[in-house]
Amino acid sequence: MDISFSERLIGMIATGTELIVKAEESMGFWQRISPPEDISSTGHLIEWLFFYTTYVNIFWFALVCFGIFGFSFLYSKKRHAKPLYTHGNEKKHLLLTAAIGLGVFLSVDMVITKVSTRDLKEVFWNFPENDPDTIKVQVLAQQWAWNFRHAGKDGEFNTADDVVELNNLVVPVGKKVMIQMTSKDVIHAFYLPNARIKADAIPGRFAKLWFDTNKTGKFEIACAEMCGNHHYLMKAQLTVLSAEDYERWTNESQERAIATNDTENMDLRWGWQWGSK
Ligand SMILES: [Cu+2]
Repeated sequence: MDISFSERLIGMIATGTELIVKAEESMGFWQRISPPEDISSTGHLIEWLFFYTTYVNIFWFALVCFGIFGFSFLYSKKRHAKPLYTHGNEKKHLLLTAAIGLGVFLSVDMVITKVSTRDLKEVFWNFPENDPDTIKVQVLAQQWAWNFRHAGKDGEFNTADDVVELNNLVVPVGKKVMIQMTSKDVIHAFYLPNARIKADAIPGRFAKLWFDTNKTGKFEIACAEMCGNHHYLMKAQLTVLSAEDYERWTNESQERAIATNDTENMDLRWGWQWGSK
């Protein structure tokens, strides 16, 4: 039976709404409007910027409201029957306007530019690539799934012992994780809400990011770029294991990989040499 485009669209909207309703039912009100739990050592930096911008903007917005409503009250017909017409181009008006403009620029734009540049330089773009303790993972995004590749015991990517997982990124707690990433088809965005980190996966290009975790458990990975009609389903899981569990998982998946990896199948050899591109 042929399904028309509009029927398919309605079906998709219904499924999407159902997913949102289900997620919301299991949460309390505050949980729903709060940011997801931060399980990284760097997430607070993003959060600081977010809340700083929000609060400073609330301050300026309140000041403007106070001005509008305050002056409307003070200069209402009852208190000032005779209106005063002004073009606001006297020196004192211009100075006041410039001072407010400069206040907004310095307190919002300059602060967030300075702080985010510092954070990028010192933290987010300070990749722990040469740290031997870092867990390296290659990521291939595609419509509509996430492929993850661990190098396996030999430390080399694209070899027979690579551990390849679909929609499940397994990492040990407390370790830094370094991601190299590209896309097979269109632009996607790898998004870890619980680590407050996100980067675009672009075909023909390699992107990188790093994060760490301080809590074991299962967390969400989402695609944060509108990448086609099943974008909303492009979801994966971040599984954070204790050191022992990770060791066990590595050994088990390693054996499975060696037994099942078909190195002749070029489709499965999407990995690349670390840092080669
Ligand atoms: Cu996507």
